[in-house]
Amino acid sequence: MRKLKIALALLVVAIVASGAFVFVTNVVEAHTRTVKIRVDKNGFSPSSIDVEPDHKLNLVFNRVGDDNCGSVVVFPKLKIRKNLPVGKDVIVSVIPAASGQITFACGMGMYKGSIVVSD
Ligand SMILES: [Cu+2]
Repeated sequence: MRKLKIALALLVVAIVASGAFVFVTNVVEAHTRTVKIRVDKNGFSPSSIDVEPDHKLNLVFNRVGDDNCGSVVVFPKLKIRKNLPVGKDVIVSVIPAASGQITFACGMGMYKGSIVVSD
């Protein structure tokens, strides 16, 4: 019995040491995309982001100056509205379930962007 316990303990150590758990983390990260979006007087760049259904997408908005009208980003379909303070990263995370487009815009609808969801 004692030998079995030692064997089990060694097995656990071996699994941890071999990095088998890293695999799990990699799978999660492989299904997450993070895209930085610059907001300036030309609007959003990039303004179109491709993603597969059921994949998490982190959009990191950064408004570079206040000489533009991007003080707010709005996702009408998702009922998300976030202020974009100059120079601060503002993250909007979405996990689109179905193919299609999720649009976003500045508060007045002058700057436009879209998440394009397809397999
Ligand atoms: Cu605007």
